[in-house]
Amino acid sequence: MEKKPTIQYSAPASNVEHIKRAIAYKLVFSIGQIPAIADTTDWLNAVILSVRDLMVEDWLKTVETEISNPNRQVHYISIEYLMGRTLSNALISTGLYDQVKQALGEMWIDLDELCEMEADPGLGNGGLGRLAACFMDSLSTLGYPAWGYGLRYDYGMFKQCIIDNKQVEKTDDWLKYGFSWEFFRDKAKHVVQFGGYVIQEGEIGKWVSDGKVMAVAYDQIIPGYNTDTTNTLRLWSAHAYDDLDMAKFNQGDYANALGKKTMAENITSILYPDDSTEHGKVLRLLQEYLLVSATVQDIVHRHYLVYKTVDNLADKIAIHLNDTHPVLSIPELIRVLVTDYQCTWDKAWEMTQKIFSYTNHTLLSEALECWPVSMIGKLLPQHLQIIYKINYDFLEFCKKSKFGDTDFIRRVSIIDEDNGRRVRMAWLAVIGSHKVNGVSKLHSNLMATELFGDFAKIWPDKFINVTNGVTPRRWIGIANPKLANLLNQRIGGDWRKNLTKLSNVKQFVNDKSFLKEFFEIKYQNKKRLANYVFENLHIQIDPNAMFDMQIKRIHEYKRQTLNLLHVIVRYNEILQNPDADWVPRVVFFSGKAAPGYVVAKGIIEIINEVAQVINNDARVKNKLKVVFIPNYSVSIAEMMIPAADLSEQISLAGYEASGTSNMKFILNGAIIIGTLDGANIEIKECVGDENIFIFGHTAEEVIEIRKHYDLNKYWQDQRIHKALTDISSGKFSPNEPNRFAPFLMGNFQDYYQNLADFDSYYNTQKKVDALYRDPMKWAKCAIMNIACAGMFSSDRSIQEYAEKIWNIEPINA
Ligand code: 26Q
Repeated sequence: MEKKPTIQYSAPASNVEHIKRAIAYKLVFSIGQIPAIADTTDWLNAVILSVRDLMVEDWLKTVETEISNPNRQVHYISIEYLMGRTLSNALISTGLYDQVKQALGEMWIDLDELCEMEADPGLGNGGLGRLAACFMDSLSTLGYPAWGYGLRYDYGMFKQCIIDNKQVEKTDDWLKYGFSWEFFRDKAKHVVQFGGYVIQEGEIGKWVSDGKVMAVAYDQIIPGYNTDTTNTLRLWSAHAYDDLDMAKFNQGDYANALGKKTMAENITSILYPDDSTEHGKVLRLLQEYLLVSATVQDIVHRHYLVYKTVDNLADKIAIHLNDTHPVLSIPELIRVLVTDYQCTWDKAWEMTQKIFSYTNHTLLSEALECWPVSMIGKLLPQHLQIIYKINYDFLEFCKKSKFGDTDFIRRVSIIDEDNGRRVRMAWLAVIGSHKVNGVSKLHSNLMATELFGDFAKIWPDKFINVTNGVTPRRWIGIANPKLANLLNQRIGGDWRKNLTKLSNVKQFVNDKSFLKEFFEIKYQNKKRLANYVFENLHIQIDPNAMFDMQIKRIHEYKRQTLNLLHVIVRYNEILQNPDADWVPRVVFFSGKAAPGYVVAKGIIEIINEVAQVINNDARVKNKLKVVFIPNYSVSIAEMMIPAADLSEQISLAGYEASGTSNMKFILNGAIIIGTLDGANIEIKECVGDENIFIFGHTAEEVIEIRKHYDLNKYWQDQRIHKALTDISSGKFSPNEPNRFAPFLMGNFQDYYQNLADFDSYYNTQKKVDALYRDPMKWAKCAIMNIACAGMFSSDRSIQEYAEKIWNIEPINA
């Protein structure tokens, strides 16, 4: 037999001269553009293609190693990934930033300008999607063999414009100029079926579906920081199973011939912009199932290619469910194993429980997914039967245990019989997983005692905590390069991979030159933001004022309203006492409201109206400004967070599962004013009581207060009374004086206890002012926050997941 030839290829080199040529080559031969007339988009795409080339070899090697040295691998399934821009991250991870900057400079192109031009893919709503992105970064950086699976929406999170003070949504056509990072994987595709009926035969019956679509893969490279491990993010896009209905086409029925194709492609056309409610939409269920079915088939298929058996699947594969959105993976894995790989039910179920784990991100009842049985039955008849069998076996097991009374059975049943027969997706996730985690200590405790309290009685060890974290590579390295430099000079660069090294900063808290440099960096970052605000919103702000920020989704429980109430009270006090020694403040808000969430949209509107009145009131001068920055996104966060002095983390205690911006803020030397909620509690433990401003009732007190909430009592408070009367009487909405009439006493509910926490918030804000008056003390406190932020790296979170949940080891361990 003749030996196969070795295929040679020339790998790209990474010195400046080669990079220059590579970029020019891409510009001419891949983009098809003459360098003399190329615009910045052409250059950007040429740079992306050449940098991608430099990452491909490590990537393919990682995939090869996974096949030849098959340790257990984790598969992270998330319906959202908020990756942010890719270029600067890729350049810094691979250590190519300086060479590429020089290469471009020699061609008179500014790399930083190109980086700023890159689109920011918004394939997520907020915290959950961004967490998935930080986790992908940490998995690669720590060298874990991992695959991320998600959906490639044609349109990401809507773009938010503010017109007449109101949120107006525009579509996010992020693929308009192409997305040069991705690889279209023509061969990685799976048929996804829907509808039809089940013929009762064998253990799970035979599914005769009545619709099929094709899920095709687009892969992205996820480089680790300064490591060879380079993982894959695989996003599915829906296509027609057969492109055109040729019979119809030939009969001239073009519209219907295309109909099926359009229907199929609709499935991944848009990200649902709602992060709490909005259940019951067939298209959303189709999205969830497409993600799950393509992913599970892909995982099992790739496993089978290596081992030629599925018997060892549970030893080699871990699958993690980022919230319940991908929980249909559980019945899908059983279906695939029994139908396509001839497993018995018992074996399939045993493996399933070993393979799956699940993270809960919310206790809000309206955010817990429940799907009508009728809808699942129609769309996924076999999955409904599998869910019924899982439920039957589980309830039988309960009945035999000491917990088997009828009330208990009714509560733990996957089928909620009391609310129109619905499938409780979180229950399915708990029953099908071996570990379930919350995302901060408080949230995990509440999760195991309240939401899943019944299940924790049966399986006390199943419920654990893994506190969230964020990647320091992006949230210091990219967002705040000046601070990164200062840290490098003073404590070396190890913090990027070992964030606890930040504690070495403590030795500089009394070092005048360090404090001065920190100050100067903060000032520069504030100036940059002030310029942005001036150029885009035409509001002049002073970088010497305290920059106070609340940037996150608009939600009643997050209490942007409490912040605004304080702003109005402060405004009234400034007017009453203009010559007092006011600490100048700029209060920033940024965040999107779900398009159907009327109250949240009202909150945006009133913030903007109050801003308009205050910013244009000459009597206030520079003592107070209010700025709403439109279209909050990863790239806006990267600009704002490094410029913050004060970070508002003021949710009603017990409602914010963790929060992750709180971690990004302390990494960048901002001080938190916050409630004892989510990860704020652990931040307080780390930074010390003297370096965080805590106010408000505890989660326990909140429950007590709710039992006899006395709105009248708080209404007596003159500050509150005046502020709310100002709003409801139309002071901020002169064109429509009745617009905020709901704020009138009587209509006002205050479910999230804004008024009960107001006094404590107000007094704490006074303490914040006092500290800000002493710049050196403020700087010390801010620096202590940086020094104590080590625990909030997503590397630490991923390490815990790897050890406590997934049982995986680094590739080169
Ligand atoms: C569910 C069903 C139908 C439509 C949409 C959804 C949906 C989509 C997104 C439900 C929830 C989300 C996102 C939730 C989220 O971002 N939660 C946040 O997760 C962070 C990471 O753990 C935490 O830090 C935040 O506290 C939590 O609010």
